[in-house]
Amino acid sequence: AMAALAAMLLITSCGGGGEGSGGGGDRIRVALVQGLAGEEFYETMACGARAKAKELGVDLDVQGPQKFDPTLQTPIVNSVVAGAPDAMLIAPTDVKAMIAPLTQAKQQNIKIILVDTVVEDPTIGLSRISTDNLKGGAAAAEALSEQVGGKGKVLVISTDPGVSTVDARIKGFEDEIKASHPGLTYVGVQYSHNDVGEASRIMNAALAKDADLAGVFATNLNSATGAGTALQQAGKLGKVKMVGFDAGPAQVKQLKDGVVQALIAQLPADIGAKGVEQAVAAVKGQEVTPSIPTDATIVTAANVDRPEVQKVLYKA
Ligand code: T6T
Repeated sequence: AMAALAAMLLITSCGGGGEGSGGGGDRIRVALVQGLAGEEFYETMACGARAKAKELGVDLDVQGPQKFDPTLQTPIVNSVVAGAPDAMLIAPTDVKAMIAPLTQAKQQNIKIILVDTVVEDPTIGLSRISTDNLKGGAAAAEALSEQVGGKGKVLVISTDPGVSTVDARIKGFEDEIKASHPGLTYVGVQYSHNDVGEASRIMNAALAKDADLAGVFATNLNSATGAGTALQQAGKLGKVKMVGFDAGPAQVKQLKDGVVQALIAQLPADIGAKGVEQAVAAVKGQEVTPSIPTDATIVTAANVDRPEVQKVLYKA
């Protein structure tokens, strides 16, 4: 009965049978440490990783911090290391702060695969699997420029400096504006600490400061949820254009409601699946691919209902 209960508790939103923690002694054991637990991007990543783990017959344990914060992620990494898995997939929450705990893991001969985010130390991560975030940021700038007719003030709302993915999106956005959109005035980036309420406050303050704000780029799920909610409540629909990274259910609703004009959807399930593949290859001493870029799709109201676009929307 206990086993049945445990199995039930492990059933997840992706409909799989959960991770096989009770597997046989000689099965490869892989841990996935998310950037944030319970969030659609990382839960979709976990779904992809679980499916691949099942297919390859490896045990997968998924954990993540309650906030996107290295002080909360570090103890999780430490406890994973204490459990001595064969490999660890991780989305590090800070380019610097996560180097020390991951160095410990590496010294214990745990094969490390970086999924989504990275750390500054290039010797950490046998494989790095992520969206081309620089390119994604440039695509966001292009989409926003098109929406605002190539002119006006544009703002970026991000999470925190030191997060490799969103930092690259900001850089891609800024570079693209400088290079090709002389009519846009970039009013800078503000940081929400990945908090929806804070992103809303930033958006409201920006509307109060710049009544003529033309557009906003929100660099991830929570930033976009907060910024979009503020725009909606301020009655700025269609007046201030918005482009967001990621495509969770709230983002897709905002797109359909006309709050947001374009979303850059990543392939988190693919990142998770490829992460497990690379981990298994590393453990078996097979060839590992150092860098694997995954695709991004620009989702708009015009294409969101197409089957191939529906496929890339994140799971609830
Ligand atoms: O945008 C994703 C992820 O790529 C990023 O590293 C952190 O934020 C998300 O998880 C979305 O909230």
